[in-house]
Amino acid sequence: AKSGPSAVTNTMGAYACQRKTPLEHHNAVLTDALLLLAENADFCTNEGRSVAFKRAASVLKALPGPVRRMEELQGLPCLGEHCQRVIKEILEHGASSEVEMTRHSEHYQAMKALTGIFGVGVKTAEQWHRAGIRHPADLVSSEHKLNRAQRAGVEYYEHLRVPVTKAEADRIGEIVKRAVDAVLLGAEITLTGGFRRGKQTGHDVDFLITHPDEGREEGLLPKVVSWLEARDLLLYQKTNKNSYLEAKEWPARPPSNMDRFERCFSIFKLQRPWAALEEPPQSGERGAAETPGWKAVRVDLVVTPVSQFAFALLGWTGSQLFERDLRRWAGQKGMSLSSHALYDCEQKRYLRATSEEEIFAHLGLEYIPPGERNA
Ligand code: TTP
Ligand code: MN
Ligand code: MN
Ligand code: MN
Repeated sequence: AKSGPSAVTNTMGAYACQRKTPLEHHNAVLTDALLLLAENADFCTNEGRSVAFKRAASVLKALPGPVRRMEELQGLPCLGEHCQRVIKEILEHGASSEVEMTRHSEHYQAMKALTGIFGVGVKTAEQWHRAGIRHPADLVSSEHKLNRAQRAGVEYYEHLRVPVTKAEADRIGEIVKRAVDAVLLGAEITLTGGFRRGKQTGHDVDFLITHPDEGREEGLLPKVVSWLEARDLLLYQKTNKNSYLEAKEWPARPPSNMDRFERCFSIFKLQRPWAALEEPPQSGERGAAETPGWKAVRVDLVVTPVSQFAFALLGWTGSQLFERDLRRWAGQKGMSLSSHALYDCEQKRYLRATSEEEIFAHLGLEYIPPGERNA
């Protein structure tokens, strides 16, 4: 073992699932810069580069204090030459010229606005950008064909831009619980995604739904959706059936990060007298008449058989980089992890688990609680 100031950082694992990454950390100036470059790499469909920037940012999030000098980075994983150049410039001059140039570039700003529309990915945004579209408002008058999701995305753009608060997520949880209770006695809902990791805001609200008796959960979502629609609580929904069949999974299909649960991507219409009480409109700024009595909120509902619940919970809690590295770690151990199951490729058998702790143990990893998966 080495001695000196880098001895501690030298022990940091190269996989995000080997580290504890809290929500609040000490290097936000650096990670914001690196994550902007990652975002821009996504906008240029350069996934490899994007992941490299995200990995570097994630390593800095796991440090016990703020980075002040380049020497402190010695021995840390995932910090390539490019990242180090950016960090060095920020430490010395307070900002990175590459980051500031990117932030102000026309391509970055247009792609950020366009991919910010629900239902629009980088490919579509890039096509529109090449056709001169710069902002969602440009789509309203244009000839460009929008699918149903994108039409909803444009219609509720201003609503969906506003982060969802924890209070709103809890309120939606109560509504979903009521819907689920009404259509299937004994069904259980769990808040996942960023809110389970302790975030106070999010871009959507993610729920897992299951039932203690395997099989009872089948076909639950269409009924939940009908219940919600009958009460005018949904502005948009697209429900997919479960297409997962374990017997056909291995080795026929390669492991994928898209899962095949019964699921519903939706936009809720959240009535908010209670939100208005929290934030009374400023006098003169916005009249009460203009303030809508509701807010559009993105909600993901996912139904899992109870036998897959632990895997679904682990897979839907995130962060996305944490999930990515969990799967990569599993692969390197001769296993295949998805949100449905863990398969041991050498023993040629599934490894069962009823808790996240058991899955970490199967993978030979120290357990990381949700609040420390903010990689
Ligand atoms: P998100 O809701 O996209 O992200 P988040 O909840 O971490 O952050 P935010 O606050 O911005 O909403 O995804 C949550 C997790 O769900 C993420 O770890 C990846 C996982 N997921 C799947 O497993 N399958 C899927 O098809 C999708 C869309 C997400
Ligand atoms: Mn570009
Ligand atoms: Mn989410
Ligand atoms: Mn989601």
